[in-house]
Amino acid sequence: MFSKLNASNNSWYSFFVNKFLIQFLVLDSLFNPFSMFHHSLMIQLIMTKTSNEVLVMRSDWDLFLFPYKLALDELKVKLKGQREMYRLRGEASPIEFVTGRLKPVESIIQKSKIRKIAMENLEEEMEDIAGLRIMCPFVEDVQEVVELMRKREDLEIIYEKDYISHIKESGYRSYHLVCKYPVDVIDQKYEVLVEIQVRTLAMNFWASIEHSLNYKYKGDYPIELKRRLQKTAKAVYQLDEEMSSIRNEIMDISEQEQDH
Ligand code: 0O2
Ligand code: 0O2
Repeated sequence: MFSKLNASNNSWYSFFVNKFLIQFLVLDSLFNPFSMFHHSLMIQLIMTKTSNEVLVMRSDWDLFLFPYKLALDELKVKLKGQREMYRLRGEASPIEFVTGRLKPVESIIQKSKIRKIAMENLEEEMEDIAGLRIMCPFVEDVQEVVELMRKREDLEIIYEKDYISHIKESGYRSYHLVCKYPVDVIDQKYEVLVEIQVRTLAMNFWASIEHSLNYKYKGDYPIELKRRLQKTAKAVYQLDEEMSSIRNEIMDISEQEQDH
């Protein structure tokens, strides 16, 4: 896989060099009309070569991302199966729903530049190329789901981040597990990194909206907006607490009724 990505790297490099060359030739033609015909032939040649390289680059990324896609598809089926099993047993499932996403190529490239991750080290150093999100009804369910993940023999947990006990300054709450997951692709075996985020429906509501508002300030909100977002996170925290308290009360009443 490394050599495939090196090829992509070269393609990106020549893509930008070619773009620069075309700009230069167009400008030169404007100032020097006699060279226009010659320059236009060169531009056509470069553009054909560049579009072929872009095609090779796209198929390289598709190949690189395939094991991650497979990991997400498999894990989603397995976790949805676990949820189904709770329902068949007549028990409340700690898993409400599961979503997965592959990090878009542009985001991978952008993050690799910011974090100074070389293309050949992406597999080891970029942990969220495959992202799985498990939503739970109640805050207690998060820990139950984390336990379910720890018990799985097909997942090797590399490390965990508990943003529920240690809320981020933004107000973000979620439990993250960075895991290794094995996939078989025809005659090869890969172990890919998958970032699993476990959170309640309410935490997910806050995080999704805050993430979508983030496009303008990239996390660096003006102080007043930051304060208001922290306030909404507090409201979400209270909502989770109140929902758990209501559920516990209902469970207590049901138990007392069964005892009589
Ligand atoms: P089920 O049995 O309802 O879970 P996919 O490839 O479609 O399985 P993807 O692309 O990873 O999943 O994510 P997507 O499409 O955003 O959502 C995955 C599942 O979560 C879908 O159900 C959605 O209906 C469900 N979902 C999304 N948002 C909510 C929500 O707010 N509440 C609830 N309860 N479910 C939600 P499935 O997979 O089709 O089937
Ligand atoms: P995406 O795909 O846009 O969600 P990392 O960025 O993972 O290498 P970091 O920053 O130490 O390293 O990880 P952290 O803080 O655990 O964040 C990982 C992911 O958690 C983020 O991915 C978000 O999905 C989520 N997250 C963390 N902090 C916040 C927050 O304040 N608000 C929201 N809405 N989500 C948060 P990315 O990188 O944003 O990618």
